[in-house]
Amino acid sequence: MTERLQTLSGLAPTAKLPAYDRDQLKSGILHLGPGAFFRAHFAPFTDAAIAVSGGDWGIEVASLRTADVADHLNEQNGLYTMLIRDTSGTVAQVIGPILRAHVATRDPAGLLDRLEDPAIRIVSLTVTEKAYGMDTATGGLDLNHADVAADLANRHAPRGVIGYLVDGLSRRRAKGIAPFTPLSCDNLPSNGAVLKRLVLDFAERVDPSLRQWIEANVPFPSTMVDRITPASTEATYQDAERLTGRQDLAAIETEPFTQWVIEDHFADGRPAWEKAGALMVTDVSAYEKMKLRMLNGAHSLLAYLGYIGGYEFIRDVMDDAGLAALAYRHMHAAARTLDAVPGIDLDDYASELIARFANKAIAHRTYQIAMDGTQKLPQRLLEPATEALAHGDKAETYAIAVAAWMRYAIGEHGNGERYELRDPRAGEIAALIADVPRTGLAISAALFTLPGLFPAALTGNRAWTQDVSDKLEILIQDDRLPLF
Ligand code: CS2
Repeated sequence: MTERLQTLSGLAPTAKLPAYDRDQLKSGILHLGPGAFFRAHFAPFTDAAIAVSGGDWGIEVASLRTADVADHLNEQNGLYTMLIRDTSGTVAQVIGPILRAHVATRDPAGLLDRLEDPAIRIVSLTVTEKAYGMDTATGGLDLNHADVAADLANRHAPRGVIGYLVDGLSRRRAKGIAPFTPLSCDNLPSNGAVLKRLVLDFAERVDPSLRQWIEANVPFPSTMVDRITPASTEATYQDAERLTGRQDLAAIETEPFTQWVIEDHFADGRPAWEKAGALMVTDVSAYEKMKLRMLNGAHSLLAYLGYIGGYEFIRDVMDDAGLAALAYRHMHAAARTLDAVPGIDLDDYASELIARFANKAIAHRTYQIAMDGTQKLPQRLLEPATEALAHGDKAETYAIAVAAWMRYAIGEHGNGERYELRDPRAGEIAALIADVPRTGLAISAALFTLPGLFPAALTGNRAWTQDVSDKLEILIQDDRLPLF
């Protein structure tokens, strides 16, 4: 049996190794949510920054839910392999800055102690949209969110992201320790501002003076993050083993492209991420909108159409010339809702996205992207659609995307086979459409009433809702994907 990846010695020469002395590295960052995306983006950027500029920016990670990744990382002394896949081949790079992993559900007090350690100067997050507990209609705290409700009732024994951050900051304040910088790396527009609002809302409810202290002392930089990262599969683990000579249960795979734009506003320093290629700016919003609307919006469009049309991976959808052309059309429609983005030509950006989606070496499941639609639609599709309509655009590709989501939300393939929606609001969706006839008109009318999801400017636009209903009717009749 092959040895496990645990040290950097004796690895196959095909593996690229961290270019610094890991034994000297001390913790500076606590990261919540060590999923594949974090391991393909934040951790490699930090690895490269430490290699160039040093600094005590080792990362401790904490899983708030499942233990597997944390356990595998601890078994491997924090080491794991990142595979970068392209049609020219696969490169293996061992990533070094993770020092320890915690599992919050196993030892919540231990995680609170880490949040209080003055060495931890940044608490970063990749926890997915649904973990924030945001009410999409108001942008404030969703008091019905399970973690938010539990943490408000029991604020010193948190289980959710906002509860942990607020309790950590509160402990620091009580002990006179400088605050850490919370750093959101999730696909939300103005993710730092969103996080700030939720943290302040929560703090206000538990202790208004804590709210004031946070407001006065804690920066919440926003970031735009980008790297396509399919979930790991057997092929990931096998290739990691082949290229490093070690078994690696925390291996991940990703594309060559990577981008990070960060607002340079930190309470107590940061790694030299700019040396690793990150762009440090004063305002990230133009980049975020571009990425959410052009990349993620088109991704969701392709994921829903592709999944219901029987395509397993985005690269397969891109092989369908009609769907690839539709994606391109949608990217251009999304671009028309954007202000100029410094240093970026939006036509070139769209062409680059098309090439990234088509990368034959990346097996990115349509079903993976289809997940959590209710959490993704607003920023990716519904906000730009609202703006497009207000500017006299017909927002047709948005209507196709929303119809495709609605077709997906029925939870049943054309042959009657059912699938799980994998959406925190799946129960509400199922209840809304349970007794509704399977017509475009009836299903769209029912789903338009899902509380808080669709802005009134969209549901009040008769021509647009009719367009959604017509397109949904076509998709219900025939999921072989007629060319729109
Ligand atoms: C995807 C994103 O799963 C999804 O919803 O659209 O994860 C996408 O791959 C990344 O944002 C790319 O940076």
